Amino acid sequence: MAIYSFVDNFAHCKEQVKKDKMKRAILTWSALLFCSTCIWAQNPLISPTPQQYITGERSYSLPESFLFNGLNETDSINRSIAQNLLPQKGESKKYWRLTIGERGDRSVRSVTNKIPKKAEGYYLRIKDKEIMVAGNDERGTLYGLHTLQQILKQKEIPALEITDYPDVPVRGIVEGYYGTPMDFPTHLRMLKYYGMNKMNAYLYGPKDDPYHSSPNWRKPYPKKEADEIREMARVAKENGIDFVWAIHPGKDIRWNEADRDSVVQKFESMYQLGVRAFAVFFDDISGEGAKAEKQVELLNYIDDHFIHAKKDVKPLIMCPTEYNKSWADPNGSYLSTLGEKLNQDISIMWTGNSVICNIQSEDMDWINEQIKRKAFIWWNFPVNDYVMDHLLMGPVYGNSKEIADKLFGFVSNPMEYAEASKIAIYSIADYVWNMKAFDSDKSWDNSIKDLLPSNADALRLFSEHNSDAGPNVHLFSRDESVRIQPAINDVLSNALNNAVSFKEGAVLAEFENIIDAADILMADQENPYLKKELLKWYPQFKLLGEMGVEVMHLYKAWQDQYQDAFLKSYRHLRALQYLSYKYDQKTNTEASQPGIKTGSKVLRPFVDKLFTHLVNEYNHRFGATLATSLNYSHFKLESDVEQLKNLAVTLRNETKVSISALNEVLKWKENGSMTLSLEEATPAVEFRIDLGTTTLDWIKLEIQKEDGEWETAELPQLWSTVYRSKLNETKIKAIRLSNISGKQQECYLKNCYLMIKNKG
Ligand code: LOG
Repeated sequence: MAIYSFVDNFAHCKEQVKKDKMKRAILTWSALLFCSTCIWAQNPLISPTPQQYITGERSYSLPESFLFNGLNETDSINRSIAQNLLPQKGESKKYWRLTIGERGDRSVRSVTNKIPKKAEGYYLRIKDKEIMVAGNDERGTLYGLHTLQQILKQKEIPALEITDYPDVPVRGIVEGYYGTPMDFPTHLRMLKYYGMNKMNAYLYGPKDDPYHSSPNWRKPYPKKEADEIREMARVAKENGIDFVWAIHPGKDIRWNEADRDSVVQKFESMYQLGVRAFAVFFDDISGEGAKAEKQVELLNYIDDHFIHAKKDVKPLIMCPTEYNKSWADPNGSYLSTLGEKLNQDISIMWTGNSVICNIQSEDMDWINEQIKRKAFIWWNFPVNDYVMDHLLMGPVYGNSKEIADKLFGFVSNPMEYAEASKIAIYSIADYVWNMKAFDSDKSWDNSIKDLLPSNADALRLFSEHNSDAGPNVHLFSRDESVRIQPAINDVLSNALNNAVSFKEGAVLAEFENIIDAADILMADQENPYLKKELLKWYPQFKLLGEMGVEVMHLYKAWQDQYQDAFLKSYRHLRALQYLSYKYDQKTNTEASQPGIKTGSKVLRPFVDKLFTHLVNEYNHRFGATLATSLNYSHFKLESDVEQLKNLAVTLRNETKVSISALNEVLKWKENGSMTLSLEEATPAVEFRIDLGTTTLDWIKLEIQKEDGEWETAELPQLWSTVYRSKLNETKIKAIRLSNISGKQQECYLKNCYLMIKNKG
């Protein structure tokens, strides 16, 4: 994947200018030809990319006021947006006429045949001091006004004609992650952002809102939260967004009339707060709640007796329990039951071939065939609730551009860092609006400039090196550090072969730039929201830059055979490694994958490999014994249970060996086991596990002693779902858990750790 440098960008622009000059020579106002990315030096940046966009030869300086036309016919939201664009015409002569309206309105009758006959489409024309915004419907007019807002940010505006409409009918966000839900002011801020990016749906379903899920889904929200939801629904509406309130009842629902009525009553209470769109999520549950027939019965009942009865409520949305292909029952019974029996107007969500993956055209064909309708994609990006020690700030890429017609909708699940998620959200909005024209790298670059205009270079550098998810249970990976990777590889492979690389300067400069960028971002005054969210990541990023600079100094000293300089750099690098390790240990400690990792895919491994190589060479040549790694203990997790074998293991405070938690239902197969091995026999204090179930008689715990013998250990219940084995400082080499029940067990992996004795 290419990422443009400035030089590339500049060349790209010049090329475009030439092309556009030719284009303008050919196009006339009457010939409306397809030209979705007309980039002209002073052309306003419009995102999402319009479908058809033609600029004329003339450009005008901005008007000072508007003479409005058609305001009475359009709805109040559009009216107030239009009125806020510029003041009403006063004394000044520098006014333009702004006409707005919908298909059928008198004000826009002259352009009726130019308005696209597409839901939410609009036609926008700027010509001879007259602006016309004509929507196919009210939301179309709203989107036309949003586009105009972007255009008016220019000092000079070209004559232009835009014919625009979305590719995907339902576009937006599903706040469906585990972790801290966004707070109220953030919700309001984000709703405006979604709307400005022409997204039209926001599904509210944070897993850690207790009134969305168990234990409180049956109860109405307390007053404060209820007031907030009312306000969110109002602000959503004002921004052209359907606020969809989702319920997650499947963990403890009973399939009886009382619970059926509880769902309806809860929906009714949300309706009273102004909510006009609803969803029922059955993801990440097991047991009774997961039965397709029962889910269908409940959903059809709600659909018939609540959704339709209300008249002003949008069609119901559901998230199935088998929400991705890798979990779909090979006999197909769950999904085909939904496909055949669920009312046709209920839409069904789907994450793709696995929980976190890209969506291809044939994947859509497969699921649409199963569920007998167009699937509603729940795209698990940039969510990081399964890798909370990483940020996913890189470009949006990998989804097919040919799937628009196969989708009911497409929504993104963000990180709990709302402001940082805007980078991905901006591009997802661009992708779902106009797939064919979507340019991943360009959209990413624009999103960064939009988020932090003054310090975009620093944020771009940070994002480039904070894109990958790191090791994770879903095996989801993203490109990271793409631009500098060839230079990094060149330096490293030459170093390993004792040869000189011409790229050393570029690599050193990259690390120096990282230090600068970290400082700039820490001192940023432009976007306080972003700074608040990411402040804990920046010091680790700076340490990465410092380590990188120092490893290049170490390398230089080695090449120059300058022993004192080598030792000086060595000592500093060891200190930096220690500081970075400590920072990781003491920051973001509450997360289920605690710590802060930056540049973990390319840059950090480069620093470590080059360091180890150089120190080994030094030791070899001078008979020295400089340590090559920090004295961390190493742990290995092995399992024949698919969902367990790729879980990350981390050491906290030198005593707590934690296995990363799992969000989804864990299907622990019959006789399946999980073994955690230590590098050397170590005195162990205790082992704790929480599988989200109060009965753990199906688990056998064994410990491997220093002599290699395995021995069964007690695992008594401590409280509720937490079980603990006291290990009394027995020296152990490994610990093993096995399912001895003779059948598959379904549970959660909420918490699991081994406490060892600090080596001191
Ligand atoms: C959850 C979701 C979570 C996401 C990523 C769905 C439908 N459900 O594994 O709440 O944010 O994966 O971890 C999920 O994706 N479970």
